Amino acid sequence: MIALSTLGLVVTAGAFGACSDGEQQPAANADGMATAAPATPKTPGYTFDVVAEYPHDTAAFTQGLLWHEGRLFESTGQVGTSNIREVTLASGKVVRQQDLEEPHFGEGIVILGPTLYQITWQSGMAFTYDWKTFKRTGEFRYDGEGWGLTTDGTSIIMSNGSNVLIYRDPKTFAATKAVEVKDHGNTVPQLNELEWVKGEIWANVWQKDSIARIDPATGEVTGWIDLTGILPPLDRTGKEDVLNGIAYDAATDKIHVTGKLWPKVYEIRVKEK
Ligand SMILES: [Ca+2]
Repeated sequence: MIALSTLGLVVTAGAFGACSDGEQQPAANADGMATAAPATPKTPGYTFDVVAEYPHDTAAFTQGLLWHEGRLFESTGQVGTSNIREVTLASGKVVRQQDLEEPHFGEGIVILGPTLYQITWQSGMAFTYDWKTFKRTGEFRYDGEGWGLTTDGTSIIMSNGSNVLIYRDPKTFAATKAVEVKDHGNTVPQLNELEWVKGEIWANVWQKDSIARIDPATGEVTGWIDLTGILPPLDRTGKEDVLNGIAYDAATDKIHVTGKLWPKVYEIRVKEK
């Protein structure tokens, strides 16, 4: 955890730290012979089993996915096709939907209390809805880009394409703290869709089939879940169809993942590599 006011300095320091890694020289032993550099501590790796798969709307440019009270919610992006929707897992059918007007490009969603929050990519605006009716209830402004959302049950937690997660007051959307995400000193940029999973923040990284498991207290990556191969190559349509949805249902202890324009939602079981 770092104070928001020091964010610029800390991010700068992180960038220099990353550079210095490349300057390390192999150590020499007593005979002056070069020896291998000390092993870098390795972040634990995880892989997955697909437990089940379900249809997913291939027109859905997925930006957020979550379970709430036994119902599956999804948000989609692109100007003109952005919306929030409740989806039936088994059929992939949209139960109800609320469109987001142009020129906004919808991004992540989260539900906290009676409110569903939806952020936008570059409008600097968050919209709120009654999650039960999808009726618009308000809006907030914020600085910078909006990518993903989740919650620890108290604060809203937001990604913005950097390696910094911003905590926000659900009543005002004001930033209350920032957590810089690092893996053994290396910054982890382009954190995207988020999910709070049993005290950890899970974040998929844009354009990668991998999910970082993040300790919210320190920002340290405690594990990497490698989802390489989850979407078969034949189902790939281009570079836009990236992993971008993680939903954890605490009631059933199930994890579902999907991606932009993917034909499937997958229930996965995470296991050690
Ligand atoms: Ca999520």
